[in-house]
Amino acid sequence: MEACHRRPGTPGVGKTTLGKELASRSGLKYVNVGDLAREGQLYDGYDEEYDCPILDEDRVVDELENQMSEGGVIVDYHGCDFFPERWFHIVFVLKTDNSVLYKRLETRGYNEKKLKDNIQCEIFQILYEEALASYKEEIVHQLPSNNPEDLEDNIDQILKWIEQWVKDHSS
Ligand code: DAT
Repeated sequence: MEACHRRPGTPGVGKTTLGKELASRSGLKYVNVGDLAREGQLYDGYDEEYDCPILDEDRVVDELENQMSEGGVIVDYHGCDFFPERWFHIVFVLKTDNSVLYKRLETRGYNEKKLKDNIQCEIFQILYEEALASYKEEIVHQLPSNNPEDLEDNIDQILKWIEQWVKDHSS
């Protein structure tokens, strides 16, 4: 299970889809940490078992610091325990039913081992617990992400939250 934390693979719950759509509708910036790491080669070694590079978390944080201090950024990643707590006003963890998730990952060409590990990761809700352990409970929200209706609902809800946040913080 430990590898779930370290592996920079994406579990396919819809983070990128939601993040990009939100950014386009809200005008906020969107950062995909996986892409950022790939572009800057922000890696620290290679995980042979999972056949993927290991994220250099410190360098990722350094790379994002200026942008995050300015604010207005949607950060897309499957883990969150290495980001400074002060960076985030709200944290969303997407949840997809296992049967739906399995089909999505199969479509991506994941092999049997990768499929099993990702599904296990989902079952144990590791990432949700990680979020709860890393941020104040009241800012961590779990959202369903099974179908296009869920996506629309999530976008609507989050846009409302952003609008309210801006109102509350403009004086
Ligand atoms: P992630 O960034 O978490 O890896 P993604 O945004 O790339 O996930 O989405 C994985 C696939 O699932 C992609 O083909 C789009 C699809 N998808 C995302 N959200 C969905 C939703 N709410 N309903 C149906 N399909 C969805």
